[in-house]
Amino acid sequence: MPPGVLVPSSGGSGSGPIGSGSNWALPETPPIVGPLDFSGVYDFSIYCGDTYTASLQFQISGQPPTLLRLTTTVNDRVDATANDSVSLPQPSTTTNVRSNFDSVQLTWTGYAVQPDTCALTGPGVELTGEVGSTPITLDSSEDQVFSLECQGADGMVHSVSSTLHPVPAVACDVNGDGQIDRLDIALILEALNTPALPDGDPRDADEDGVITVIDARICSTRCTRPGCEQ
Ligand SMILES: [Ca+2]
Ligand SMILES: [Ca+2]
Repeated sequence: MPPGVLVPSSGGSGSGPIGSGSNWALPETPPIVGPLDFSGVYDFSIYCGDTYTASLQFQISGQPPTLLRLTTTVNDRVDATANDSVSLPQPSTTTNVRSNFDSVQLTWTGYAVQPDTCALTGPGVELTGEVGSTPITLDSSEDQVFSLECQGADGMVHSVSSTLHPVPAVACDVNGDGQIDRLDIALILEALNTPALPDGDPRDADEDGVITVIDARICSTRCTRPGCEQ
């Protein structure tokens, strides 16, 4: 059995594979498996290299719980996830984004919800569907709240929300992690001789409108870690 693949046990009542995981490196969060749409007994296997193996078995019975998930991705990196379910209430998250530089994507999923009841709303956004994804462009320095609301299979209205909190970009901190290090320098070098984005591109340290090797030199003198290590 490949690692992280969730299948019904031989004697269970599940009907075929219901999800799959993949290899992941600790301490990263393991992949999410599911949703568990079928009642039955399931086996899950995990191994670390060829040395350690483990398995667990669990039973799903009755109606799967309603679960809403609204994920904020900033520059292709998951920055915040808001969940709503019976067992894991997490109604709202807040994400700092640099309004003129970060690329923001909202992705949502509703499990065990009633058809045609899900809506994602927010400034300039009105979308429907149980699953979806949309890019968000910030056109204001004010906080912007996006909410996902669905009628659950349990008959209750569920909702989650995420707040995008615009923050100014810091010159040279290109990836926005609060540090200036070799990762930022590498991102500047990747963009050499391209125009800077308007209003505070952190790669354009000398603010001349073009990303050049001079910006890389300036930023390398501003490294916040010894030797500019990451
Ligand atoms: Ca950085
Ligand atoms: Ca420049």
